Amino acid sequence: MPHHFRKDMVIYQIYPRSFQDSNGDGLGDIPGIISRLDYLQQLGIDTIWLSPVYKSPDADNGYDIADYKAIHPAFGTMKDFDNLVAQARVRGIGIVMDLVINHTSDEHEWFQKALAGDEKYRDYYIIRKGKDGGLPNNWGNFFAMCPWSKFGNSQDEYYLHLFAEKQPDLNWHNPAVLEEVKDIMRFWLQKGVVGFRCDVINILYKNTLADGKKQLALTGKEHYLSTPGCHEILKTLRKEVLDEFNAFAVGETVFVTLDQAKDLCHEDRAELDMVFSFEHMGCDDLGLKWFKTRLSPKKLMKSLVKWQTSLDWNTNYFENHDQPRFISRFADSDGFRREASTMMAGLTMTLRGTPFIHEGQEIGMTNGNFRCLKQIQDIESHTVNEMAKHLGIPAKMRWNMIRRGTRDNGRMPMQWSDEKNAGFTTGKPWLKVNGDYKQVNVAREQQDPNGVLNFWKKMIALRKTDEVLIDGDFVPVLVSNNIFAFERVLGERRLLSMCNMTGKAVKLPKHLQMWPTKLAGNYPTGTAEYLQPFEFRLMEESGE
Ligand code: ISL
Repeated sequence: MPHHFRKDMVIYQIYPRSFQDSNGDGLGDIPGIISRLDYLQQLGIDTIWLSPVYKSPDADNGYDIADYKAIHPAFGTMKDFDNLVAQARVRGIGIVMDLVINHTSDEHEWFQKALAGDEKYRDYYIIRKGKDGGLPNNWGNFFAMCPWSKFGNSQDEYYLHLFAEKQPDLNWHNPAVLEEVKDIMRFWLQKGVVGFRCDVINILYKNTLADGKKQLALTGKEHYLSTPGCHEILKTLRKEVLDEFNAFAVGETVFVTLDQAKDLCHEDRAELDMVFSFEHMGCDDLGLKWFKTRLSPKKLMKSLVKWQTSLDWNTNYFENHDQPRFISRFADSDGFRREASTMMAGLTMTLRGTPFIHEGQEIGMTNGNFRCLKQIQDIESHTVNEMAKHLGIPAKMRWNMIRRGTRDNGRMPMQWSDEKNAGFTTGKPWLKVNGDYKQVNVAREQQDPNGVLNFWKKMIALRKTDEVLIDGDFVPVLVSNNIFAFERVLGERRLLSMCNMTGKAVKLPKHLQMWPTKLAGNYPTGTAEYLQPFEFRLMEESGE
């Protein structure tokens, strides 16, 4: 089933270990996902992005791959996977795989062979001698640890890992690595997957290993962000693999600037179809995600406007498995969970670009009520805590940083019902279930016509069928401290999307009160003059 990028796609992210457990081991699995396909079909999405399901020692929950052509035994078998693809297809749903090719696991056969002295495989990785008794260079690491670890028993050789020690970076200067990856991609495409979400794809190719300019976030990154070598690789993968299958590719592009994004997904789609940018995710921090402040709606809106007006096509996402739940990031969303989540549904579905929904977002899941570091599983939270301790940051402050910023906030088990463990597992969940599951769960939402889930459903349906939402131009109308308003315009039709991004009612300027026809809104009643707390309204210029 060829399934190239289409403008009406709505993509749902599944983080397999947290979605649905079928065998009581406390970890979600593929049969669990299959059992929920009807739910996803009813939700109205047409594509699933599956976070990694490959064999992995799980140092970074599957983003450390030990075998690219095998399914993690805890998640099921290859037969289960094939069944998932087939069952999804019957429901008109395509599967997008997570392609993690900046690094492998240190337990991957390639790294093991390299350690055993095989020269061929040694050249798959980035191994260097230390300089002047120190490390090969001064680079930083995404998990705030040292990016160089001793290679095997060697006294003076190190391998590069921009993430955890168990995630050695691949050497993309070696053409054999490219050949391996082409082969891996074909393997999955032949199984019928429709494309890839490409993990940290803009950092693959390290231009040089020279020292970098000292900076707070990732010293050395100027040597590997969006390098010409990376563009070459992406062009080759598009031409020689993706095009052959008419497949789709979205890149996760850390630190990406607008110009870099334009180069990675220009209109001829010679590299990627679209990228995940990060700028809008910084609307509640001071430059580093660990140093959070109150979320600034204006900062968020400004960033959205900038990207919407500069790129032809964006990814519209507010949550994923690396991000805290968005509604918890609105400082004043307490008491407005329903309103804030439905407003985010309205926003996500009316911006121009491909909407991404992270599992649980459609029922308004919130951040975890974690009480101590022991309850947190994510490796990054632990390494950052160590680094902060090393810097002398007091325990209480460290905990505050971690509690708000931990990626586990977005990884808590899916809340299906008010049964034990929210219906996620009959066993002991790998990560604690959020304490609000009795109030916030799918079963309860399904009973509530005015609830969060039904609003997402409605907005997804609208997004998939209304040509103006699918392809209309984006025209900003108002960015204030509280109101975000923009038009979508196609031919003769004009739609106006309005969001109150705060928990206080706001008066609308006159020109926004005059639109006659309401297509959707998260308040059943209301006045034209005001937007209620977190109110979303979609208006049309004329009802004809
Ligand atoms: O999570 C982050 C900040 O919030 C990022 O630094 C994150 O590590 C970065 O966005 C890259 O993410 C991707 O690659 C990582 C993996 O841990 C993440 O889960 C994945 O989304 C390494 O493979």
